Amino acid sequence: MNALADARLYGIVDLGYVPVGTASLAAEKLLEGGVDVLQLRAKGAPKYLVAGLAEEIHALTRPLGVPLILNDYPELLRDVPAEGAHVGQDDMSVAEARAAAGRPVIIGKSTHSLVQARAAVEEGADYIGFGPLFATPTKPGRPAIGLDDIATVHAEVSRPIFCIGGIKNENLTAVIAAGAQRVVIVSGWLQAADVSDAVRASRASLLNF
Ligand code: TZP
Ligand code: MG
Repeated sequence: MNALADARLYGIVDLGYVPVGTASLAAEKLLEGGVDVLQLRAKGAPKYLVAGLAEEIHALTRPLGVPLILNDYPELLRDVPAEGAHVGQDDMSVAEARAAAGRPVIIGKSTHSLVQARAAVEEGADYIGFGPLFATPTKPGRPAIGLDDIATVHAEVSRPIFCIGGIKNENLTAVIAAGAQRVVIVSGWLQAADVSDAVRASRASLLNF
């Protein structure tokens, strides 16, 4: 399968929610629930720690064919067996990230508006994140963009679009009704009583809409 084009659910092992010691367990639960892409987000962590965790988690994602994406640190892709890196608006460009990786990898980019979404495609991003749809403590200080532009971004942008930000199973139907085809859910899954069940419920909503 084309891992990105066919992907619907994008999970993140975010060290803001998951203690380092249980990062692999969180990855296992997200994968068991059926995420199609997995990101390791370790804001401000030392590179050796990110590299070590990525190696551990990649041992879980690889047999499933699930791409592992590093948040930032594309240069680690020279040594670490992950499939890509994700950059934000304030990070290096897509081209710089590709150069830092030094081998063919997936590069994704965060976008917060239609203008940024179009620009990210021009820049050569393999996929984009689009949001935050709702205000979220996972990305403090970043204003919500709402649901109004979801249909337009899907009409205009010819790369996989992952809607993100404050999405929970409770509001997922509204997000899908607005045109979302793929979602990233961080706290809504990681803080669920049963992480795998929460992921499965999201898939059911997306597929049954
Ligand atoms: N980028 C835009 S919103 C966001 C990121 C990383 C956080 C999404 O996390 P949550 O907990 O699903 O709102
Ligand atoms: Mg970043």
